[in-house]
Amino acid sequence: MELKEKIRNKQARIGIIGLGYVGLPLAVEFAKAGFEVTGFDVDVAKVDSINHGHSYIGDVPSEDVSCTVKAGKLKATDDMSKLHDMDAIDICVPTPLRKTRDPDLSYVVLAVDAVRARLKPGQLVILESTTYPGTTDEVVQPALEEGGLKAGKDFYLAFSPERVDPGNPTYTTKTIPKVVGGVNEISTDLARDLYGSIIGTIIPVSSTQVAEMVKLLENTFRAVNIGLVNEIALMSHRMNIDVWEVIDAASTKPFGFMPFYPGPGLGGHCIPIDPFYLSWKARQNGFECRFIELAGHINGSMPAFVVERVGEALNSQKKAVNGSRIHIFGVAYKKDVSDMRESPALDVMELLHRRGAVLSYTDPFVPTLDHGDLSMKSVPEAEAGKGIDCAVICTNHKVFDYAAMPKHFPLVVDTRNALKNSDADNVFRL
Ligand code: SAJ
Repeated sequence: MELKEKIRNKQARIGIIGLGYVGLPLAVEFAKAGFEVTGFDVDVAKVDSINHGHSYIGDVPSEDVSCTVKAGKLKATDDMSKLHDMDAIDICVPTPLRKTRDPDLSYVVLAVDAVRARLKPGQLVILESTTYPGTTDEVVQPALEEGGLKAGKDFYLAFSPERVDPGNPTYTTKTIPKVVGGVNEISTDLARDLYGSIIGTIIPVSSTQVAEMVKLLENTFRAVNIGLVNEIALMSHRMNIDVWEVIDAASTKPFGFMPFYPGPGLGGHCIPIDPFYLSWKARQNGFECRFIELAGHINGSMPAFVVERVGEALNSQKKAVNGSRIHIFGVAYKKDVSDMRESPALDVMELLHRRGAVLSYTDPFVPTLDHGDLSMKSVPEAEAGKGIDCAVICTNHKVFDYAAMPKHFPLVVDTRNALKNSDADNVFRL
């Protein structure tokens, strides 16, 4: 039976490689829609967890996993030979940066190699991992064609950027419009049909490169605008202007403006990484991405700026960073998440530690912290305070009792305006 027909009547067997915050929600949505889904992951713990009906991703309720597993619609395996039985395969593996800030496609290459070894005529292969324009055409397609099958003719190949926003209650895998771009029209059509069976809005584009570029524009847009607002914060501090008041007032403009906020730096697994995939590829084409590099420089300078502000705050009470007891509120990369990847709070803590500060922290989402020389446990908020010289709000989790902080601590450095423009004279904002 033609793949198109199999997708239409939900007979297509779907393989998802990479069962993380992108792959698991996708696998569960396809299984809930009635497809037979096999999740592939090298991490046996993830495989076992899913086969036992347990979800390890916050946005995916365990009951969704257990009921689709019980219904025989979802199973997981680390046995890549089963890729041969799939009609459609979605690759959702990480694309980090190397230490040299070059793209690290090693996970993608491993997954593509696993697919190539089992590739058969009629299969649809889709890459979802965020990557530079050209990856699908220049890396994935040649690798898959090594066995002699031709992309777009014997099998189908497309790129579709993941837009999962972990913890976002409004926008989920089902409700976020999905961009798809194939190596040819039939590949685009099949990807559109496949995702169209679980996602309301599908946006077909003319090529895999356009689809790859769409995602990079989306996230570079954020990184550059965060860099801009951080630069505005740096200059506003020099000019003794309250940048938070400026942004709030600018936000009253009903069109043509979108607020971003200064902070301790740029964390997460997307925004600090994706723009450097784009600038790396542009450089290969002889083009220097100055906005991306400048934003990276400014965002990267924010942890040191926070430490400067801590020094100023302590100096206002004739204290030095060296030997002071400094308590950090929030170490995750953004509010109300537990993810620590690229968290700027870690850079702030490292810099303070190097300057002799005695550190402690409270983050209910991060019970223990092991990073470089820093190894400590989160202190319950109610117990934080004894003998602390300065509190620093790095991540503005909703759960904190901000109103109590200016009374509880001799000094508070607020990098997120979490104290909402408090005028207490022991509160210092970016
Ligand atoms: N940040 C600021 N100021 C801002 C916004 C963010 O300093 O105005 C910081 C955050 O604290 C964090 C980093 O930048 O450290 C990234 O924050 P983010 O809000 O961009 O959150 P992410 O990294 O979770 O980005 C994801 C992205 N989603 C996908 O890639 C699918 C992004 O496109 C979303 O727009 C974003 O979530 C979101 O809106 O939550």
